[in-house]
Amino acid sequence: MELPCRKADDILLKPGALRHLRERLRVSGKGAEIATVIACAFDHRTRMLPFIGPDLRMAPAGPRAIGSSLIESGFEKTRIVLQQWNRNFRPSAMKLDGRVPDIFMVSSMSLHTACAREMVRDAMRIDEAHRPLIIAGGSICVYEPWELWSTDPEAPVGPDVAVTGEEFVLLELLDRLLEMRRGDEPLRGVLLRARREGLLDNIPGLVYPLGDGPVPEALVDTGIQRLLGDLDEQAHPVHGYGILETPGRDAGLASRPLERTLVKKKSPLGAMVMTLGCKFRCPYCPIPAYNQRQYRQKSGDRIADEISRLYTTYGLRIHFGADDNFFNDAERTMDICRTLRDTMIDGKPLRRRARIATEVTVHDTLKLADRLEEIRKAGVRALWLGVEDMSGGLVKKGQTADSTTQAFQLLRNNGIMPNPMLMHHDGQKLYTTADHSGLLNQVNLLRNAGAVTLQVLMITPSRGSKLYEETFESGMVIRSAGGRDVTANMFDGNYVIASKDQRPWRKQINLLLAYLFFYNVVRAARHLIKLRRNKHLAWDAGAQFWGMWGLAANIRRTLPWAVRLLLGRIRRHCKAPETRLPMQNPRGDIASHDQSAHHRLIQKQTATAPAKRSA
Ligand code: B12
Ligand code: SF4
Repeated sequence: MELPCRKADDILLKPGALRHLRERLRVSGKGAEIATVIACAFDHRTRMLPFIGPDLRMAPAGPRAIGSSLIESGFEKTRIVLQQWNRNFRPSAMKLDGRVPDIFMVSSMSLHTACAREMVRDAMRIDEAHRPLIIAGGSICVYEPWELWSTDPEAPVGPDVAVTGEEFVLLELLDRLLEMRRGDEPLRGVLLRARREGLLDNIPGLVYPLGDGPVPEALVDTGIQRLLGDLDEQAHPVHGYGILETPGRDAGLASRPLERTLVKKKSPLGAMVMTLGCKFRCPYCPIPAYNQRQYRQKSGDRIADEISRLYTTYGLRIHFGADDNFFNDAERTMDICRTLRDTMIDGKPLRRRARIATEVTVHDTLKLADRLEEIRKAGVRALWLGVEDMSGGLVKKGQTADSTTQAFQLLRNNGIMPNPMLMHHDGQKLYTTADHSGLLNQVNLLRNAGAVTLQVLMITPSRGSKLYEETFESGMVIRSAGGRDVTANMFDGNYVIASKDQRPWRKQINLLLAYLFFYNVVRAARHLIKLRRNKHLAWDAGAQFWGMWGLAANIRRTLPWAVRLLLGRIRRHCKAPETRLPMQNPRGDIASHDQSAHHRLIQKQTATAPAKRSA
């Protein structure tokens, strides 16, 4: 079930709204004395191909965007802690500016739920008099905010409020709380008052608990956020990098953030927002609905400015676009690329100072076939293409074996490294002799077409996508195997957790074989030999060594799961997990983020529809 959309004329914020809100907060000076800490949850058990390496070397954009927004709103005492770098961080031990911060925030993907909950639990150990206001955000809150609250009164966990949207929602919340604050009243106290009096109900994008007991009586959902239409209004990312906590083993915080000169060493890759949204509607993907079918973007000038300032301030050179489909709209893409092509940084063209990588589709790459040279001149050097399954057996979005091969060759010929993202599924065999539909056949085609790295994930249900509930109801989703429960950290596509195959362990092995077929000593040696004649193959050779190293982690983590699938008893879900706490909107009706309730409603309507007709 996809997230619902706001009314067509009320999807976007008014132009300038985010900028004005930041300005108002900054001028009021109310944030100056407030200390805030934003922690990014990261479960180290998820460290595997295809993300191992970059997962620790790329400070995520979400918590940085929140940090930048706070700085530009005058909350200068702000720190960002990444569990990627600070595994032992414990909120109960944190002090900023010599005291417990006023606000503690957690940013998390669903995959890292266990770590996010543990941080919230730990922050709740701080004595009542000093306990900070706890705010949760990030994609877990967008798609399944209830996951952060416990239903066990003996072990209560839960933030004071969750933000199901972007930075505007947070700033609107803080603005409201600061307006209501009496003198030095703790912000948590202000929030509890605002919750009781229903004063948060007209801020769309929040979920908060009802009741004063250890377990909420219900969760109140204030609705779907309004989206920022013009991404140029976002706070500048240069601030977020300046408040990162220094990597280390301490439970608490260092007296100062990471030295500016060390930012590039610790986060040589930068995630950068250029566009958001995608015109396709793949049934397993929640992205178009999250974006309420909007395609949002930054201007070329703004992107150029971000790249320039990040280069001159921190020396950052490699930027990974947080795009869902950068080539989504050819004209807008070319607008951005032309500006980047013509930008000079420190007397040299931008492309000599920066490298850009991002995600696109095969279909849109072919549409831009004769513009790829220009795109390279904008600094674009690597693209990840959502190939999924070239035979179209899974989804059709303009990719066939021929078109994909053509797109890969075109990119290579234009000096852009193509990287395929494949999805393995029940309908796909490991190898086929009659056609190209087999997994290894496709990997073989792609490597011959010039793929540099490979991503193969098993199709896994994604909350907020059209197919989510159906996939569970069809009995496809595994609840446990051989006594091991499927936990949130396993929803990364590396574990086979949704398959009707009689022998699902084979699917797990298939994923490993596909990687082994792509990353292996023979290919690495071949690339090294060819490297003497063609220095452009350096990346290919490097990717082989990285891939073999990463594959060891996949084998270590997923082979035991394959054994459980082979030898153990497999239990399956018969319906999608639902919120364990009742959810409602402020008027007591169905909550926007309670997708299960929406799904049940639709099922009921479709069940009664034929009956009505026959009557
Ligand atoms: C870049 C990216 C990656 C990079 C991350 C690199 C990095 N270190 O940053 C890589 C390629 C490694 C990656 C990997 C994966 N990713 Co990814 N990725 C993205 C992508 C495309 C952009 C994320 C981003 O930077 N956005 C820009 C920032 C500014 O936005 P944001 O993170 O959404 O944050 C905003 C709000 O959420 C909110 N917010 C965020 N934190 C907080 C905190 C507080 C307190 C508050 C108030 C608000 C708030 O405000 C922010 C500013 O607007 C998103 C899709 C998308 N377009 O968002 C998917 C996405 C985050 N990935 C997703 C997934 C599932 C994965 C993988 C599991 C792979 C897979 N199977 O698809 C792996 C996990 C790897 C791991 N071990 O963690 C999902 C997460 C879904 C979920 N329910 O959690 C997303 C949302 C895509 C999707 N809808 O399916 N990913
Ligand atoms: S093309 Fe990619 S981002 Fe767009 S809907 Fe399909 S999977 Fe999602």
